[in-house]
Amino acid sequence: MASPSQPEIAIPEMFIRPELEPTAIQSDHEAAAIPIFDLKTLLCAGNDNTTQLHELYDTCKEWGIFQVRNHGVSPQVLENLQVEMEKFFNLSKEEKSKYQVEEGDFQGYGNVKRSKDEKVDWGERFFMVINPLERRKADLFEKLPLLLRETLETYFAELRKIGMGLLRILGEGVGMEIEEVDHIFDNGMQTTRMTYYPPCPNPELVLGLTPHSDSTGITILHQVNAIEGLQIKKHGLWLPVSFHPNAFLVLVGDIFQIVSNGVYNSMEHRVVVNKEKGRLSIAMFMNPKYEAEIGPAKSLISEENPPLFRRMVMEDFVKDYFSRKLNGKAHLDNMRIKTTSPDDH
Ligand SMILES: O=C(O)CCC(=O)C(=O)O
Repeated sequence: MASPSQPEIAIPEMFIRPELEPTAIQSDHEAAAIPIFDLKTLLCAGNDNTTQLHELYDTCKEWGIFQVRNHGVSPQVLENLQVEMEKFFNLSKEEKSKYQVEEGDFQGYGNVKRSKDEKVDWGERFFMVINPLERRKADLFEKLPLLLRETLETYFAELRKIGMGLLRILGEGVGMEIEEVDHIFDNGMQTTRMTYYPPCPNPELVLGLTPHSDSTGITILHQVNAIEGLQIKKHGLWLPVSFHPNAFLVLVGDIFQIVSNGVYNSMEHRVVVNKEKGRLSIAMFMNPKYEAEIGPAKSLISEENPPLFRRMVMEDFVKDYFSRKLNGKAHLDNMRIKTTSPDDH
């Protein structure tokens, strides 16, 4: 397979997207200024943080994406992460092929094509299940360079705490009890994707990441070398996301849209690449336990608030997700309960 790390050759057909929706031009629309919150304030019980929490809930309803600063992950850990990720993606092709995703699997290095006609993204990726431990592909994780592995473990431990804290306050925001949130998400399925988006001689022809909403509870995204490229779709327009260099981006995923019975919104996003600079990111995906049932939280459902989404065990939801090609919010739409009006009969 041609690799995006050889941009001097003409761009292979498999990367070219003839119907690429353009980025909204700045004179029409500003880059999306994503609301930013102080995480310590948000998570500090007993603090008078009611105003910030309400702003957060409104942001999740309207945008489904926000930033958190003062997140407590040390600059040293983030610096080590950048160094180790750069080393990893700079390994030779042969070295990286040791981690290549195997036929029929989705974990490892490389792009997974879910259908014949699917275009290939302009990015090198490494995807892996990290929790629960017994679901980790031990032979894959243990093959990673030691320093990268150690750095990732430290980073994941920090993000797990942040993620659970956020899931709890987001649950409370729609009226769930903490126990109900924990029952779904505590020790849940967590996955990660590290991505390197190489520079591209014709960035307007390709995409670093196909448009989609995340099929997660929440996603915590760190834009490791502070290069922009993420875009969100708002009111039908693709807007570049400008971000605070010391903040993480948090995206509400389809699963939280389902659990909240449609109160929160999962944000469709994509990544564009540029001519000069390579971009590094790491996403941590926080999900329910494999055996949990996904569906609108039972405590939220009533005659006045009937369920808008079907129920499905997480394990089946994951299989279903990986059997479909990425396509905007199609996976979420597939979970919607179709209502029939009397006129249909
Ligand atoms: O690289 C990014 O900015 C976005 C990554 C992402 O959304 C993903 O890996 O699903």
